[in-house]
Amino acid sequence: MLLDGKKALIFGVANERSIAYGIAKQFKENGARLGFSYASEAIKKRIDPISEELGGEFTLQCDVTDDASLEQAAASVKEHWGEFDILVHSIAFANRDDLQGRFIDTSRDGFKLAMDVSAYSLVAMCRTFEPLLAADSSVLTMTYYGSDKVVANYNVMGVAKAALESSLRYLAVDLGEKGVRINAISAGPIKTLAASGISGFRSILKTIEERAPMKRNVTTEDVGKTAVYLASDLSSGVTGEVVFVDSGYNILGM
Ligand code: NAD
Ligand code: 0WE
Repeated sequence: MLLDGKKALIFGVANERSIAYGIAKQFKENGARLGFSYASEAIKKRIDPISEELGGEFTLQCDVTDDASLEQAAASVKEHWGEFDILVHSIAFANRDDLQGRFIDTSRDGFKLAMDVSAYSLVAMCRTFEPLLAADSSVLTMTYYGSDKVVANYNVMGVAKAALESSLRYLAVDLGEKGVRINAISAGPIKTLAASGISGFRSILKTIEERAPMKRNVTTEDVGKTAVYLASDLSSGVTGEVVFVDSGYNILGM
């Protein structure tokens, strides 16, 4: 199997609809060992059964905006596993108010929050876990089309994803010295918790069905399968890259 015995630490499972869940499930099916990190105690009761279902070896709580919390997570992972092979960052957050209306109205605090949770957290995670990343390991993060093109209401998250994608390229150079690769998957829209309550999300899904080359939306399984490729030796020469899993929507012009 592609990920036989590889240890994968996964951040960002909130429930079974999470993209990180789809990734974890495909990792498991390809022979990986799993550990899960969740944001808050409120999510723990949903994570524990999911970890059990997928044969996870531990769950740990970590707020990625808190350096001390990241340090504690690294110490805990070191105890369980020592070095590991795959790190998944599937985390984003902005104030709901900042995902509607005019981008120009984004407050300084709202901008900072979105950047901290959704972009800087990848830098902090890579730095904190670097000593534990095995020589040929793979780091993955999740991005979206709105980083590069204006998508109505995506607003400050688009700016944060642009920062995330640029960070990824700089991180690829720093981590590359050690043979560690880092890539992003740019997923098409999927109805997860982070998509719930977004006004107009249904019409975004409908637009993809009508216009994308494949005339369908993507699933967390589609994303998970590309994640297996990026986490495995099949992608041994690929780093700093953004791979679209979006039914081809991004290639369209008029
Ligand atoms: P989700 O709500 O299931 O996952 C988001 C996760 O971020 C949750 O598990 C949440 O607990 C975690 N999180 C938020 N703040 C955190 C913090 N301070 N510390 C630790 N964890 C924190 O939604 P999802 O759609 O699976 O989102 C996962 C990733 O995929 C995000 O980066 C998102 O931007 C990206 N993405 C989503 C879509 C989509 O349409 N759903 C498309 C492209 C990219
Ligand atoms: O990255 C995302 C979602 C990110 C997100 C979603 C929420 C909703 C709940 C970040 N923070 C929050 N905060 C909340 O309070 N996506 C790619 C999904 C998404 O979100 C959109 C989209 C798409 C697509 C928001 C507006 C327009 C399109």
